[in-house]
Amino acid sequence: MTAKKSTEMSVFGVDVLEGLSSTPKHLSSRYFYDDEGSRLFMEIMKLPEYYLTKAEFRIFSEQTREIFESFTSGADSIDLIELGAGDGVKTAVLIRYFLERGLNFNYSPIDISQQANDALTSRFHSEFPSLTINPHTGDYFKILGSLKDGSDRRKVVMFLGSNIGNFHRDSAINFFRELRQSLSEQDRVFVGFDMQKDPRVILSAYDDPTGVTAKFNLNLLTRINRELGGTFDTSKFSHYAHYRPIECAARSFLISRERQTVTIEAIDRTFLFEQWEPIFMEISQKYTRTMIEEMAGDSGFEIEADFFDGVNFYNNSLWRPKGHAA
Ligand code: AVI
Repeated sequence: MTAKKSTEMSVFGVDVLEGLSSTPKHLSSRYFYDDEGSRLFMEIMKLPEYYLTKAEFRIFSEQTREIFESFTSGADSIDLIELGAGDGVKTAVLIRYFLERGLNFNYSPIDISQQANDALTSRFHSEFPSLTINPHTGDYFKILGSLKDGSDRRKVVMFLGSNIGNFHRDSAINFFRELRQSLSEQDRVFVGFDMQKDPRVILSAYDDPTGVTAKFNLNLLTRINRELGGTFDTSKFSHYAHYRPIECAARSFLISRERQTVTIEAIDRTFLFEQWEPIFMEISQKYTRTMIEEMAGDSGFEIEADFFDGVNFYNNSLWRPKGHAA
């Protein structure tokens, strides 16, 4: 392997080694988002079956004033912080309204990808010339920690897109607890949750007939080939998704179509795949209102307001630190 050996690359290698040495085998969906993976995710968001993005966009568009009022109640200026902002299409709806209302605020997107931050910043600079943007690249919590004492304005930290659904429950609680440590009592968290619904609707969002989601999953094998010197033949794996209504969880797998071995040079290992053996790729957790309330409570928050779309497919939930004097 001649490619650069960055720290990220070696962490990637270690995670792949750990995942493919486990029983059952697994890979982490956090590695889906190389350039091609990010492009495929944009395609997924446009699929008719992938209702999540459209539902969240509807909430932002139809309840903009209510969201504005809840963010600003008891605060005349805010720092709007977004974790993993993506293309910013939904956030632009809020920003436009906040500017029209003359709100004193600035916008800080935090992303692990410099490229994502650069693209978003230049887009928002031309769309909103008067907006103050403070982009930060790196680890969410290190950056939030550094922002903690930077201003006495209310921070509203947004974590949208049901990204929390890709965390297992314990990791989600740890994530919110860590977030709580970076906030003070006047701050707020605004989280996008995909709600429990007809299991068939959920399953079709993760098993689209055009196969974009399959490509999105298989792209991680291609990434391993490219960055870690792997020998995966993607035609020998197929995408399989299921939804378990009792756990409210969609899961996706890549299934080995035949008995085969795959070598990964950077970690100096060869892995055997039995015929029909699965690699667990991703969890996409769905929620009930009770689950959201419990998660908030278990991580030091309480729900201040919920913004559902018209058919209760999706909820943007606004949380405040527990015990705060309302
Ligand atoms: C980014 N994340 C919330 C998406 C989801 O719905 O779990 C990723 C995704 N996986 C398959 N389709 C979309």
